[in-house]
Amino acid sequence: MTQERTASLGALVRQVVDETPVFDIHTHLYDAAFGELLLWGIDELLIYHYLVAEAFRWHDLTEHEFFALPKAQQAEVVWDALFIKHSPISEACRGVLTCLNALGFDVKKRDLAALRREYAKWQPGEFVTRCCEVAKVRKIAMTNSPFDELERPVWERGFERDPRFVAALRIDPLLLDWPATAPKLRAWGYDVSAELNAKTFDGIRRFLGDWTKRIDSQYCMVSLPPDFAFPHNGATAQIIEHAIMPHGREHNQAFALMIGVNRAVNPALRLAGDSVGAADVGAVERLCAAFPENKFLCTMLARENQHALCVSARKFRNLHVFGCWWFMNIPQLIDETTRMRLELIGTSMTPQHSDCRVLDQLVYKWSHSRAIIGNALADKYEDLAATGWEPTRAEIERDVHDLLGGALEKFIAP
Ligand code: FIX
Ligand code: ZN
Repeated sequence: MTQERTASLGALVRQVVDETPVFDIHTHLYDAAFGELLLWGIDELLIYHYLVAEAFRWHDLTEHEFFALPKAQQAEVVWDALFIKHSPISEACRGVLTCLNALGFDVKKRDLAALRREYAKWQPGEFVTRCCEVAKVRKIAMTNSPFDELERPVWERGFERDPRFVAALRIDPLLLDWPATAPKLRAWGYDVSAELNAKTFDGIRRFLGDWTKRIDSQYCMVSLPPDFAFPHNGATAQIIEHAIMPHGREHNQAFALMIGVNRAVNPALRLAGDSVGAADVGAVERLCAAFPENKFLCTMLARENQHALCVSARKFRNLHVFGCWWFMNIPQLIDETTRMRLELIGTSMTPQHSDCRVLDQLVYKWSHSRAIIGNALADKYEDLAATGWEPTRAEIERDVHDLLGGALEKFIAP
């Protein structure tokens, strides 16, 4: 392979990664039918909890004072601390600028009022289309919680679905706080009690089945602390074993585990107050081994867990590894994690999800990640080319489609 040929192969791979539409498999975005739950615009970008945490490192307000401010003033505090008084170098800050720039707004004037005027020209519905076009996103998985007081009534009322937004059933309170959740299920007509017995598991399964059908859920999801253990006699593991697993088999629902979050290490920071801890990958392996007929999706928050988790995917075909979640979602760690995954399990994984909470963020999360995935993949195809294997354009397109959501779609299909 000549040097010229290798260079053009790399360019082709980067181009394909750049242009292939993505299925974003985990976000906190909503179909526009959910109204105010769909966040977008400059103020929401600035008060994203990633930036709020960083801004507290500079400004002098107490948590109480900051959160008592109206959203617009919170945004001004963050803007001043992270963009005006210091350069916006962190990944989350850079992300705001990538969004604004790609959406056609002038960032160099450093003029928040002018940015707000630009945004005022948009309506939410058309802005969804604009962001999906710019980010080249074909489908977005929401995070849908029946326990959310704002969200539940929208599902109960019913609405016309936007086919670009698919649902994922999120059940953290069910698994992490059964004593407080049991009365809620009872109030909604499910015959459960605080005691975890056969009748309760049956009621939980009926609850899961009803919601899976109501929202047309693609998979069932939970986030878990670093000390998650399986098998275990605590409520979390017992409900997984006796309700989530049979439910998953009955309704073809993969179980998505996001493991390693220590919630509220600084509760005053609210959403920005969660931290990370290394978890036991063995718990995931034991789940996969105990339930070979169930499908598992897994992402872990700690860098220390990434290698072992990827090795687990080599052992268990019912495990699909995905994403660089939250504190992992910085260029350096996306790069190392993606390269490691490609080398251990090829394209049978999903290197990234966006975790967007604000619609505009689709633009930066995908442009930043695509660049890294494109470079990593280009290097791998160049390694292949050096052996005399000549990857075709169609093969590259097939593989990239898999990496950007296609492999996940095959994995969760009945
Ligand atoms: O649990 C989750 O789905 C997390 O992604 C969120 O809780 C977290 O706040 C977040 O936005 C991370 O990116
Ligand atoms: Zn999330």
